[in-house]
Amino acid sequence: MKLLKIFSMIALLIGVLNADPIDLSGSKDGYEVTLKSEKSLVVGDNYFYVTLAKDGKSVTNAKVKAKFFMPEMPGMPYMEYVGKAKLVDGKYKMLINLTMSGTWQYHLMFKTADGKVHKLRSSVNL
Ligand SMILES: [Cu+2]
Repeated sequence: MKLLKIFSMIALLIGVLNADPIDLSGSKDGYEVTLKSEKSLVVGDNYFYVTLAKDGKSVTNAKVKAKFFMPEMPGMPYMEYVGKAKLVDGKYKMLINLTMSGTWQYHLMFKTADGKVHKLRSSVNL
């Protein structure tokens, strides 16, 4: 019993060490975009932070949201979660609930003051 406890603690520790938080950056239509997760991704609630900048100045008047989705697979329906971000201390914070492990594709979208919608596509593993 004791050994099992120690073993599961080690397994948990390895799991934590292996799963790094998401920390991505890219650019779209002249905007520099970063996407970071608060912690390593888990099945359940995950908080993400997005920053936007243009010409080195942060952009805080955009509307930011993200759609995370997993295509339909044999024996598993299509899944998706859309999170809308709120501006907190100059960063866009949003909650994304991931219902299972696997590869999640996402579209990160931001609508800027000029009314244009910009979209980045990528994926994360959980
Ligand atoms: Cu799935």
